[in-house]
Amino acid sequence: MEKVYVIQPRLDDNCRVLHEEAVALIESAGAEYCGTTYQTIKKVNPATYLGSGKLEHVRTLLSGLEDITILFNGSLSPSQTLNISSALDGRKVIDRTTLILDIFAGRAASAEGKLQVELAQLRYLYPRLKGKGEALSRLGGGIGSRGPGETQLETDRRHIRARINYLEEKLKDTERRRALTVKRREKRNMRTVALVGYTNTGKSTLMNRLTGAGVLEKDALFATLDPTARKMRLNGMDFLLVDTVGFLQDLPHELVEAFKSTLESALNCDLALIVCDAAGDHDMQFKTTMQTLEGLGFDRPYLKVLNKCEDLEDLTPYSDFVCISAKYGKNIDGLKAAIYREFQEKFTDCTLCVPYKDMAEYSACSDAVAERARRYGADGMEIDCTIENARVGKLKKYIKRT
Ligand SMILES: Nc1nc2c(ncn2[C@@H]2O[C@H](COP(=O)(O)OP(=O)(O)OP(=O)(O)O)[C@@H](O)[C@H]2O)c(=O)[nH]1
Ligand SMILES: [Mg+2]
Repeated sequence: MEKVYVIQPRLDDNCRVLHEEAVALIESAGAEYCGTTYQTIKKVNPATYLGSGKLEHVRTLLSGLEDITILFNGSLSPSQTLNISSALDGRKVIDRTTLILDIFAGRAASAEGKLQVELAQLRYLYPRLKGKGEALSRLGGGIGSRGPGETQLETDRRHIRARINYLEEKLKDTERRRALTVKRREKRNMRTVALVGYTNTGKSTLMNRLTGAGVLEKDALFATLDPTARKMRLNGMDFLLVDTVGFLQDLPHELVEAFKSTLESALNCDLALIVCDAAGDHDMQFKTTMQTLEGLGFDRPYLKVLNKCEDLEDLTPYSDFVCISAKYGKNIDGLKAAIYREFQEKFTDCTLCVPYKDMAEYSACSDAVAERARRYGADGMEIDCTIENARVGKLKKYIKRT
C-alpha cells in the first residue's frame, strides 16, 4: 500500500478540519497515512511555499524510508511542486487537488463519470504543463498510477488541448440526451427531491432508508459519484429521490465544472434536502454546500437536514434543521412529514369530477395531475388526485372537493 506523509500548512483555525479531511482523503484513495508535519506560514516562500529549514527537517525525518509520497494539503503551483520534490530527494509530491481528482478517477464507474473526471484532470493539468520529460511526469501522477498516464502527459499541450475539446463535445452530447430525459420526467409529472450535501454525511444511507434502494453507503469520502434516482411514495404521492456526489471544502473547480451536468437533476429539483452531519462541523458543511450549489446557479427550495443525531438529546441548538438518524431510523417520519408539507404548500389535494364528454380535454392537461384513485360513475369520472397549484388552470372547473 502506498504510504503518504502530510505537510500541513497552518494558515488559520480551519486547518484542523482540513487536516482530518486529508487523512480521510488518503484512506479513501486506498493509501496509508503515515504522519504529518505542521508548518505555521507567516509568509509564503514563492519558490517552495515552505521555508527551507522545514523542508530540510522533513527530508531528514523521512530519510531512509522508501516509497513515501508527500501530500501538501493545499494548492501548489507546478514549480513549487517540483522544487519541494527536489528538496526532498526527488520524492513524489502531490497537492490536495491532485489527490481529490485521483479519488474521483478511481471511483468513476459510468462512462460519463469517467469522461468527466478525465476532463477535470486534464483541465487541472493543462495550464501547468510548461516543460517536458521527467519533470512533467512527476507532476502528473497522483496516488497509484491512475489518472492520465505518463505517456499521455509526455505528449505536448496541443495534444491535450485537443483531447479536452473532444471530451467537452462528447459530454455536451450526453447533456443534450439528459435534457430530453428531464423533459420526459416533467411530462410524467414526477416531483424530484434531491439529496445534496457534504461528503460522508449519510446521503446514500438516507436514500436507502427512504426507498430501500440498496445504493452504496460507505465510510469514505466521495463514495457516490454517479447520481442515482429511485421512486419514493409519500401519502400516495410519487417522488423521485436523487442521490448525488458530495461536496468538500476546496473542491477543485475543474471538478465541479465537469460534474455540473450530472448535478443538473439535483439543481432542477422541486426540493433539495441539504444533509449535514451532527458529528462534524455542520455549519461549515452547510456553507460549503450552499456556496458550491449557488456557484452552479441553484435556486430551489430546500430543507436543512441534520443526520447522525441518534445520540443527541438536546436538539434546541439545531432548530432550523430536521434532525434525524438515517442509519438508526430516527425521526424518518418527521422528515417525510416535512417533505410532504413543503409539497402541500405547492400542491392541492382534491377530487375532480370529469364528465365523459370532457375526457379528451382532460387527458390533454392531465400531465399536471398525480392521480391516486379513479372511479367511473353515472355522470363521469371521479379522480382523487394532487395537482401542482401553478398548473391548476384549466382543471379548476372540474374540482369537486378540496
Ligand atoms: N452514526 C451514524 N452514522 C451514519 C448515519 N447515517 C450514515 N452513517 C454512516 O456515515 C457513513 C457515510 O454514509 P454515506 O451514506 O455513504 O454518506 P454519503 O453522504 O452518501 O457520502 P458520499 O457519497 O461519500 O458523499 C457510513 O459509514 C454510514 O454508515 C447515522 O444516522 N448515524
Ligand atoms: Mg453517497
